[in-house]
Amino acid sequence: MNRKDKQAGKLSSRNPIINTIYTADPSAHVWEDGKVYIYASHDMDPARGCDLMDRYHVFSSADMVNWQDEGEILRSEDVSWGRPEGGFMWAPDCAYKNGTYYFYYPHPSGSAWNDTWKIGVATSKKPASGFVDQGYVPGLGGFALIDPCVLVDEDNRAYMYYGGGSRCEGGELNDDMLSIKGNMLEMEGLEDFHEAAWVFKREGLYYLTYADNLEGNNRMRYATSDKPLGPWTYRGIFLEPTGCSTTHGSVAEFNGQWYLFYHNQEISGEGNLRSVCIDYLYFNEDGTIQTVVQTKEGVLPAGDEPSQTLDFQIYEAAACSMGGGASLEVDEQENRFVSGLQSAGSYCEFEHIAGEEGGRAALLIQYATEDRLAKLHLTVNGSDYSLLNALSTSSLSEFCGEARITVPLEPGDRNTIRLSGGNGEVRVARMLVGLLDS
Ligand code: FUB
Repeated sequence: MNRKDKQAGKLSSRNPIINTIYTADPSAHVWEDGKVYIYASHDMDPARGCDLMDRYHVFSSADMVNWQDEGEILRSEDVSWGRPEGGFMWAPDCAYKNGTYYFYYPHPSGSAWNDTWKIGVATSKKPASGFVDQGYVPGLGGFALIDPCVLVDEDNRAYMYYGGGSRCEGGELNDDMLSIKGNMLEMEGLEDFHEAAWVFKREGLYYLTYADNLEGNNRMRYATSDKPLGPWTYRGIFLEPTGCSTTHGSVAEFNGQWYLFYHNQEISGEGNLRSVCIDYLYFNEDGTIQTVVQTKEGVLPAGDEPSQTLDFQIYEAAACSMGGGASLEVDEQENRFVSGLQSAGSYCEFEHIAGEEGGRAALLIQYATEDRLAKLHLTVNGSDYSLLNALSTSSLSEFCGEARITVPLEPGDRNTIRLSGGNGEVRVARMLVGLLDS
């Protein structure tokens, strides 16, 4: 089946834009292929504060409305110098220079996580796959070393910013993009800085945006400068509380329109299970930023139609093997589906999934549920991919729900994908599998 992946005729992006897994701290960039990419952190479900955050995913779009999960690019297990217990993969960023993508991420190097933060760097020749860790930027530390952000300026010089605990620092990166030229400097002129630094440039003016310290309800503020490392002039608040205890955002221009990427807790209602959103960002004539209006509609299509056409192979649930309390049923509309996944030990297993040469595969699991927030536990070839959200389709016979995630498959046709229950009753009708370029 050749299905052009227009996501169910969406007229706008809707917010949040990613529903199947929890994503936070979005860093958005428009790269040379004309697409916009979001590098997000991943709130693992269930959460334990921010301790278990891990497994960075990248999302891409050619039009701001249809978003493709490009899959996982790095997990704590891939980081040889990292904290032995894993987790703590917090807000990342990505930069592109001289043909290489540099993925920067904060991660502790020891069990005493709060005293051992480092900024790791993984590199790839591709924007959303193939990243290999290169170690951490040497010589940094001494305070909350989190939330790195990198600006590559028009003259190809690159600057790194980071900070938490009320202190923001910036400095120039060497040409290798892996080390700092000279010393990091405290960024002067910011008011009430908390964390989440993001720097972008517009019409020759540098903007540094950040989260403030408003108790339990951080807002986003910003400052401007005519130099990349300040001093900065404080300009005000441009994002009011989202309802989530943390706030973290990035700003990018796509096809002449500016956007704010941020997170809220709309799906989960929990501050550590967050979801990425997009809304329009407007400038006044004098370069100041208007308060961003947070919407449920999100943004309208911009730019080209999605160019990527995936060939989806359909695997009917009717052909699954099942265990525990799971069984195959047929309803009055002649939908055939697996039910009973919610009872302990129940599962359905899609076998002989074709991975061809092996590599990334987009999974679309079609389901129906009446529950507001049911979950499916996904296992691919025995590896745990944790909980996927199954959002209400209003009725148990409306199989319009689609859980979407990209996972790696082995070469050949011996891949096995297992779904078991989390909370809530979810009926699974089929799974579509589309192979992505690796
Ligand atoms: O996501 C973990 C931390 O929460 C980030 O590093 C902060 O910016 C806040 O969003």
